[in-house]
Amino acid sequence: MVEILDSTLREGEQTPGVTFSVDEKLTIASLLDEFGVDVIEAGHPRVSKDIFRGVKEISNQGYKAEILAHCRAMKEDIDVARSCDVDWVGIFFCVSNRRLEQQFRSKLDEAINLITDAIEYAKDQGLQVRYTPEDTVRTEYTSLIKVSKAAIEAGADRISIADTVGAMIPIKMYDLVKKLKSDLKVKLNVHCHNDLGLATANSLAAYDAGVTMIDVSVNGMGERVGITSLSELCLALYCIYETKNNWKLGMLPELSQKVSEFSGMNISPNTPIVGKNAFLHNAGLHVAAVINNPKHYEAFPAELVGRKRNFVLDKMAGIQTIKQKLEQMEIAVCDDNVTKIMHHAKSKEKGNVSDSEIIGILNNSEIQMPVFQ
Ligand code: HCA
Ligand code: CU
Repeated sequence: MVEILDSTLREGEQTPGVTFSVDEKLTIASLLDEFGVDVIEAGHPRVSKDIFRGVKEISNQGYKAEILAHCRAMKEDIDVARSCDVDWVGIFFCVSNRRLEQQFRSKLDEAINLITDAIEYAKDQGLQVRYTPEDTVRTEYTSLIKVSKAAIEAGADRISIADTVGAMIPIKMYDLVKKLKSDLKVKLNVHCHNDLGLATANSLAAYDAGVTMIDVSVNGMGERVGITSLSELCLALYCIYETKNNWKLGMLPELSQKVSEFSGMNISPNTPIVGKNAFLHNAGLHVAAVINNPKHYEAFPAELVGRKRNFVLDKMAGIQTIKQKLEQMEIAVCDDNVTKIMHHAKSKEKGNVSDSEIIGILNNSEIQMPVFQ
């Protein structure tokens, strides 16, 4: 069974312009736990006092989910994470040539020593360890294998494959994970950024190739344009892969709304699953088919994710759209009324036909009727 790690409170709080209070974090964490994520990445406790407090309070709520703190490969970071009572530390350290030469001015072997010392230290403290060679997908493969093998030897429980800049495509991700899986005897995670809009697709490709844990965040929040979205990933896994997780999918709109409210970031109407338009049908042919059977134009039913389907009335409308609208408004569905509304809708170049327009048209018999062939 696939495991989900939600990083809304760590990666998500790295979204430009977004901060969460400790209370907001506790609300989000409770919802995530109830939804059924396996791990909550609660923050990097050495970043600030309130992040420390948030991680510690979340760790002590007795959630079903395990709690992970983000750490550099430093004993001081691990000590602080330990004092927050977390189950896991996620240690990240990039070993690509570019970073080793330019940023840290150190060599691969020196970096590996720092990484393995930190992992051994964390294991001695009774912590579970995820090691991420940051920017995994752009790191030279030999360095990747060398550092990962050393990390596993030092006790790392998981290695995470990070597409830190969102530069992957699904087929390359699949090949990389397959290769790593045959070269490393350890459980693999994946963490995909969305810079090319491919985060969910790349995460699924990694799952196809054998990763067992996938990082997500609510509304796909994170550095720059964020990472894989919790809703998108869970729906794809549930509907297409038929995974047997016990997720409360009906909670997704609430989770999304709460995070939107706390982050001040609106959910755009065309966001899959939780956006305003996700179950809103427009063209006359679509509406007629959906009234007959929603499956004609829905990949999964609105009810599965606690939503309702609805229809838009504008110049795209067909007879069924108008009939449905009149029914909703408890107005007689007779030929005369349908024709009047239809003519009005077809003559309107821009915008929807509002309820008050419908009432106005039906009350005003003087209205000019455009003629159609
Ligand atoms: C970061 C980068 C990171 C780390 C992922 C991880 C990435 O913000 O520190 O530690 O597993 O994308 O590489 O989010
Ligand atoms: Cu990231």
